[in-house]
Amino acid sequence: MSQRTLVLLKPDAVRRGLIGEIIGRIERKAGWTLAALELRHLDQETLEEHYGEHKGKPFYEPLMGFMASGPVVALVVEGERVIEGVRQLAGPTDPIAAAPGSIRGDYGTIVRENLIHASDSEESAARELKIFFPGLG
Ligand code: IDP
Repeated sequence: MSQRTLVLLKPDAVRRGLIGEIIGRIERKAGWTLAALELRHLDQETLEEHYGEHKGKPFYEPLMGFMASGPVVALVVEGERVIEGVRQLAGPTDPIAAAPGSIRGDYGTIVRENLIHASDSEESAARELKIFFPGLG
C-alpha cells in the first residue's frame, strides 16, 4: 500500500545540524522516496492550521513559538506503509520515553523540541499535505 506522509524537521533539528542525518535514515528505508523537500519559515497561519487540534492546551503557545523560531524542513515521503513507518522511526512524542534507535530517542530530551513531525494517520496525512504542498498532485 503506497502512501504519502508529511514530515517536518523542526527548528531544533535544523539548528543542531541534524537534517542530513534524519533525512538519511528516511532515505535508507527500502523503497521510500522523497516526493518534495523544502526549507521554509512557517508563518502563524500555517502553524495554526497544522496544530489547530492542540489550541487551548497548555503547550500550544510555546509550541507555536518554537515552531516559528527558525526554519523547518518540510518533506513529503512516499512509499509502502510510510505513514506508520515514519512514526516508528520518529518514536513517541517524549524523547526520553522513545527507544534508542529512533530519531527522538537518539537525539532528543525535551518534549517540545522533539526534532520531527510525521503525520499520524491517512486522514492527517491528506490534511497536512494539502496545507504544506497544495500543488502536489
Ligand atoms: P506528535 O508530534 O508525537 O504526534 P502531538 O501530541 O501531536 O505529538 O503534539 C504535537 C507536538 O506538540 C509534539 O510533537 C511536541 O512538540 C509538542 N507537545 C506535545 N505534548 C507536549 C507537552 O506535554 N509539552 C510540551 N510540548 C508538547
